Amino acid sequence: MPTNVTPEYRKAEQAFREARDTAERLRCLREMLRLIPKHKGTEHVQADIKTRIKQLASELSSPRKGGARSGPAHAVRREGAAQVALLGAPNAGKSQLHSALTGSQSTVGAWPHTTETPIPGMAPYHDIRFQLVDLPPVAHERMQPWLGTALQPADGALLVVDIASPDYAAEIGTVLDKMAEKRVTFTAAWPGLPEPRKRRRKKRVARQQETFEDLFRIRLPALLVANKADLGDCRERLEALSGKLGFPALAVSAETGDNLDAIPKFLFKGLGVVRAYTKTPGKPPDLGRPFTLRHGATVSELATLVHKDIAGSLRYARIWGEKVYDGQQVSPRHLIRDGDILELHHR
Ligand SMILES: Nc1nc2c(ncn2[C@@H]2O[C@H](COP(=O)(O)OP(=O)(O)O)[C@@H](O)[C@H]2O)c(=O)[nH]1
Ligand SMILES: [Mg+2]
Repeated sequence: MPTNVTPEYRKAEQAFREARDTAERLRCLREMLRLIPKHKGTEHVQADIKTRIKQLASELSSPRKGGARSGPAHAVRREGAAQVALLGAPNAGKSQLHSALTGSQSTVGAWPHTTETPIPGMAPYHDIRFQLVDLPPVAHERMQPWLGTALQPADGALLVVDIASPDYAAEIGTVLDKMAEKRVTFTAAWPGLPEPRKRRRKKRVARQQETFEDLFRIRLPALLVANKADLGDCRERLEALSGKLGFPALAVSAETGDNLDAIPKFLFKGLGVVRAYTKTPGKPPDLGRPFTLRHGATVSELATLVHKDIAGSLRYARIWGEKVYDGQQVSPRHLIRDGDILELHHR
């Protein structure tokens, strides 16, 4: 699109893409509408933004049934260190996997379409938890129309495939195609991992061509989970599939539990999770419940999680951890490393 937008607009758009909850997304959209150049070339984008604003505003004002909801209908409110969606063909074993990883009671069935609504559950990893959302299947003949919007709060996806099925390649192909129709695409580039080499160049070009149409796209880092590895040697199949699609891959069995530990372990690294513990002056640190952030997060961002009043008046922090001396004073811009203990000092 040949629209010359300002850097301010680009910034607002970037903030929208990164926004984590509905109120924040709404604020960003209003900012975008304010900043977008008003001329013919942007008319339909303006209309798009207005529609989104209406949607989000009505979501926020509608009475809350059964607790807080933040996000579109069918979107599960994010909890824990990250939200990860389970996607796959009918019968891939998503529900059994979900149940094995989170202890949920998600219905497992030998017949397809047993799962009809998003089912959240928490998968523990050391002292944190990932939220896994079990979802209805993706198939040619049938797919829930809301599956696209259900992915809005997700930080990543597990593409679950029954690697023992003779149709495994076609099944995962259908999942990718159907989701693309919903403007959901997947990437091998997990934020915490080095960027996949081959695709780097292509991506840069793609980024330049990014248009307004892409604004409401969802792009999720994906891990290929080859389930039912207990049914036979699947290494060759998996290598071929992972090579073709480009996603990182793990072979597991939800039935025997084999290699299931590797999934939360991958998510921790892949999402670049960083744990921070807090303490108050003169007291031992609270090692029970870390705050979770991402690689590149600063002391100031931690303060926002602790309390927004503290964030506004933060002066400095004292830090205990690797590569710092005990109790070292650091500025709000200091980058947090996994395992750091911080004492926040504010006015
Ligand atoms: N052998 C084997 N069977 C599995 C495994 N995981 C799931 N199943 C079976 O596959 C069928 C479909 O499982 P389900 O979790 O309902 O699949 P979903 O439709 O993807 O949610 C059920 O009969 C499960 O018992 C596995 O790792 N190994
Ligand atoms: Mg299911």
